[in-house]
Amino acid sequence: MNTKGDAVKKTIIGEPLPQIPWQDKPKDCHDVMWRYDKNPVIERRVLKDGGRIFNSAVIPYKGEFIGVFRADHKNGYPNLHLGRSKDAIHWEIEEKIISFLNEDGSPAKPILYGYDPRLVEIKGTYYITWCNYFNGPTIGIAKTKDFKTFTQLENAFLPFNRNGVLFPRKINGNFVMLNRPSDMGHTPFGDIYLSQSPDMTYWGKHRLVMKTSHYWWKNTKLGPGPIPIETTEGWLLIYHGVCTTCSGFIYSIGAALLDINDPSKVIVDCENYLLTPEEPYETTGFVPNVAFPCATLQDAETGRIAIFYGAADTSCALAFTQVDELIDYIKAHPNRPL
Ligand code: BMA
Repeated sequence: MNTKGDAVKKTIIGEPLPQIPWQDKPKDCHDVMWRYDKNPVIERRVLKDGGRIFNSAVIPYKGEFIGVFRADHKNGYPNLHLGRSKDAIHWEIEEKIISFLNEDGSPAKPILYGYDPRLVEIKGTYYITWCNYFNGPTIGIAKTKDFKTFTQLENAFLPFNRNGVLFPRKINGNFVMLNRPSDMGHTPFGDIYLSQSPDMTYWGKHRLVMKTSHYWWKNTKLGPGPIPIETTEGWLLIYHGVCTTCSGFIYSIGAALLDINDPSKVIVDCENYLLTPEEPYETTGFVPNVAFPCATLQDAETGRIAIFYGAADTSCALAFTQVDELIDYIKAHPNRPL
């Protein structure tokens, strides 16, 4: 029920999250996704040894929130830090880098770098996926039940790969991960693939999900963003789309719906971006013109969705949308062939 007592459509299949951070859409906003008016929520120089915190993942945990944050250190390498928050806006981020155990319980060798983490709960176990050094970038995986002990699993893929994004439940008996094969550098290409695993170790049954298209804002590369949201209309995938300009890449936020039983099938992909760098904290920073979504929080009761995105490789920002409005918008603006 909403505040007027009307029945509310339950489009998100999941839990209520009454403590979701939220602001109503401003009256003069004509967009389907709108920004938190106090962005950025995490500024640079929060950690003593970390210049910038961005492209990070958050999740509800025991009535509050927990997150895995990317912090780029003074030695230039990014790494992963744990953070806690009561409201998902004010964060306490630990100075120390997350350390991992091997599967046999012995301490794992510290990772050289870790960036762009995603965080998901699958049946009471929390999995972190991130871009991990393995003679180049690939997808690292770790699991925890208590956010005190973290066990590092095998890397999912051979290099080079980025943006490993797990689905929040098994599909047809397998864990499923979206990913984006890449190169050693800044990757001037990139389509979204899906890979499956019975055990989080052996990955296969690879499928191509989405390719770049003629739309200028996403004609260079695409990458999966937050954990897909299960809805009655399919998996809601929020992603980043990239174009190349005379002065570099521009990262915008887009969305699509994937088939619920076979998410390698795109039901509809939105031709328009939902958010593109416009505010000073998005257009100016270490890498200008980047909006890079890595996490959402959602309330199945109201359909509210809060999107966490990295801004200009410098800070963390927050935006909002409402699931029914977003899905209607995606359906009303499908990709069209050339
Ligand atoms: C990508 C990743 C992201 C980064 C983006 C823009 O290749 O490395 O971490 O936000 O570039 O620099």
